[in-house]
Formats: sequence, C-alpha cells, structure tokens
Amino acid sequence: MATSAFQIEGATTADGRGPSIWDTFATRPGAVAGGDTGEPAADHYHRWRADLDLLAELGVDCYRFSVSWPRIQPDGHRVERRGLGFYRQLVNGLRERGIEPFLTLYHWDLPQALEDAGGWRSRDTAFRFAEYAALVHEELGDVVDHWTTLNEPYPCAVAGYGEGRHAPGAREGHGALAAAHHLLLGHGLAVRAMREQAALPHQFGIVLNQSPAVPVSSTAADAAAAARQDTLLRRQFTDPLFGGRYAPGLTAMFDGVSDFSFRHDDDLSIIGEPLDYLGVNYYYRLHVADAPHREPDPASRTVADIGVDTSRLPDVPRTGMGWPVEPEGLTEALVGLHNRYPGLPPVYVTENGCVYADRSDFADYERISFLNEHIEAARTAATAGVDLRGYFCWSLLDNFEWAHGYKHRFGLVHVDYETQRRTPRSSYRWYRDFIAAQRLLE
Ligand code: PNW
Repeated sequence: MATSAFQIEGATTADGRGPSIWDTFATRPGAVAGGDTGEPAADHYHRWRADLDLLAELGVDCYRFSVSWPRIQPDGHRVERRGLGFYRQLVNGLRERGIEPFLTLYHWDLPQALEDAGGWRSRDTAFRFAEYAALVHEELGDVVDHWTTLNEPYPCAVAGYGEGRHAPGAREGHGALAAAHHLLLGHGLAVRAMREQAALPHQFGIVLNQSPAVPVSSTAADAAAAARQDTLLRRQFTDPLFGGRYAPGLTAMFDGVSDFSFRHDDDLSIIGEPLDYLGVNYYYRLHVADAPHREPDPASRTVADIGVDTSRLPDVPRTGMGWPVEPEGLTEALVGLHNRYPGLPPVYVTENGCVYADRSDFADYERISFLNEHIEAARTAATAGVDLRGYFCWSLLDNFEWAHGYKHRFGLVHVDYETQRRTPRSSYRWYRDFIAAQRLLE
C-alpha cells in the first residue's frame, strides 16, 4: 500500500513545518480544482495511529510513504526536530504492527524557500536534496531499510516546470529540462551520501512512472511521435539511470529550446550510481499521434511541446478520470525495461490504482476488477523473466489528487473530509481477503 505526505497529512503549519511549493501553488487562483489546498487532506498527521491500524487489518507486509521535506527543513536549511520525531513515531508504529517501512524522501513537496532560490532549475537544489537525504537517513537509518530518493521525476519536471499544471506552475523549455537533470543528479548524490553513512546493508532505489507510448497507427510519423513521447517521459530518466548514457534523441528534440549546458562532466556517473531496486508506477498507456508543434518557433516552446497528440484513445473501458484501462500496459512496461537494460535492478510496482464515482454503499466493484487484472498483469511480467519483488496499491485513503484536489478518490478507504471519518470500501475487504489467500498459497 502506498501514500504520500502532502496528499494525506494536512497539518501544514503544525510543529514548525514550513511552506512547500504545493502550499503556494494551491493558493494560485485556478491552479487546483475547487480551490482545494493541503488542508485538511486526511489529517493523517494527527490520525496516523488509526490509519496504521487500517493497514495492519489489511494484512500488508510493506507500506510506502513519503517524508515531507518542509517538516524537516522548514526554510530549506534549518533542521526541525519535531518533523523528524513525527516520522520516527510513524516508523515505530509500522514496526510494532509488523509492517516494513518503504520510505520515499521526495514526493513533490519542495520547501518554498528552495524554489525561491531557483528550485529544481538550479544545480544547487540537487546538493540541498542530498544533504536532506543524509539528514533523514542518519536519523532513521536504524529503523528503515528501504530508501527511495524521488517519486516520479517526470511530472515534477514536465508538469511542474514545463506545463504549469503542477507546482511550481512554470511553463519553460530549458528550465524544465534542467529540472529533470538536477532531479536525477540529486538522486545520485543522495544515494552516494546515504551509502557512505550506511552501517547496515540498506536498499536504495528510485520510483519512476512508466506510461508506455503506443503509436495510433503504423505510419512512420506516428511511430516517431511515440518515440519522442517515450524519450521525454521514460528514457530521459531510465537511460542515464540504467543505461550509462543520456537518452539518444533528447537533444535533437529540443534543438533551439535548450543548449543542455546544465550537463557537467561527471554527472552521468553520479546519476548512474548502482541501485538496489527500481519502483515502477503504472496507471495507463499513452496513445500517440504525430501533430504539429503548438509553437513553431523553438525559442518559445515549453518542454511539453514535442509535436504529439495523445487524445486519440482506443475503444476500451475508462476509469473515472478518463484513463484507458489496459492492464497489458503494465506487463509491457515491466518487460520493456527488463529487455532494454541488462543491468536493471530488482523491480517493485510502487503504485497502481484507479478512481471511480462512489455508490452510496461504497461497493467499488470496478476498482476490485482493476486491481485484480493489474496484479495478474504484473505476475505475467514476472513469469516472462522480470525480477519482480512486490506490488504496492495506490492508495490506502482518499487524498489530495494534486491539480484535481479532493474531487478524485483513489482510496480503498473512503474519507469524509468534513468529519474525517474513514469507511472501508468493498475493495478494502477484497484486498484483505486476497492478501490472506496469497499467504495460504505461499
Ligand atoms: C502519481 N500528471 O503520478 C503520483 O505518484 C501520485 O501522487 C498520484 O496520486 C497518482 O499518480 C495518481 O494520479 C502522477 O501528470 C503522475 O498529472 C502524473 C500526473 C499526476 C499524477
């Protein structure tokens, strides 16, 4: 089961927490649906004990959560002990319940003070991230074995600095490509810094979202468009992490947009620091057609303007967010990585889930079928040779779904945001029984 700090915690000013870029972005008119903010979310900061009881009753053996950077370094530098104390309690609570913590250091909530100094466009932020990682690792290294640096650098860089759909809400070309590079650099520096401290054999990894790009036709133009989409979303990250090179074609795609001067000589070896696992988040495939650039002049293009149209969906069922339901895309994503990168570390599915409109009795049969089919698709990949170590469902609780606010509900447990009452949906009981049955089969 997986969650993230900003999406469930609320309590955005408690115990010395500083503002994050999502607090700032959410107050911008029109940025988040319904004008929703990080308050109250699921008030997990105060209700974490009851939430861990829900996890324990579910029978999961691992829990993936993230640490809120602005709780630990409110102004990007000064250390707030109360923030560290919260996560120590949380991890102890997991261990008492027999659940293994999988900690993610960065799930998109950059301290606003670091954004004011340039954010991920700035090389210095990579070094600040490594410092923060070492700080948390020093503090919690005795109780946490699984350390994920970043959750999904792609939307951080592209939705955040290219499309303006996510915090900090910028629409840039060069800046967004620099952000992607500095996220990777920060990841590598953080892994190195934590490894130097580790007395115990800790596991270090990164989480990437993988939406395979499928061309809508067999024309060469659509195939090339799908390749551009894959380069931007997947290979920009996986090639330097696991292939020892920058993605071929990336610089050509952004000719006139960026000079890539943010790449320094030793960066590739830092980014390519060996990993113990890769986390894959899978929700949907992209169906890609060739299209004209929105901006004919490269100098005024954002990073998202790569001459593709992703609106032509196949005739398959859709989730409540309109995403096509294609479990085979998960098999394809996992097998594709395995085939492309011979040195790929062991893999976890670190997020997978969906949204459907609620019925009055919370009988979410569509979600049950979605999860069942996707777990099966992951199994198919393992049978095909992928070293698959586990599956995390997104998500335990309804939560702040970024630019969609509280409108879209991913939880196996329903949250009433007025009363903070938790009500398990049918999928919660199904997942509990499914896990219990797996244990019998083991
Ligand atoms: C994931 N976008 O990624 C995130 O890791 C979760 O926090 C999130 O709740 C989940 O998906 C469901 O959406 C996203 O480009 C990746 O808009 C991309 C986007 C949004 C979420």
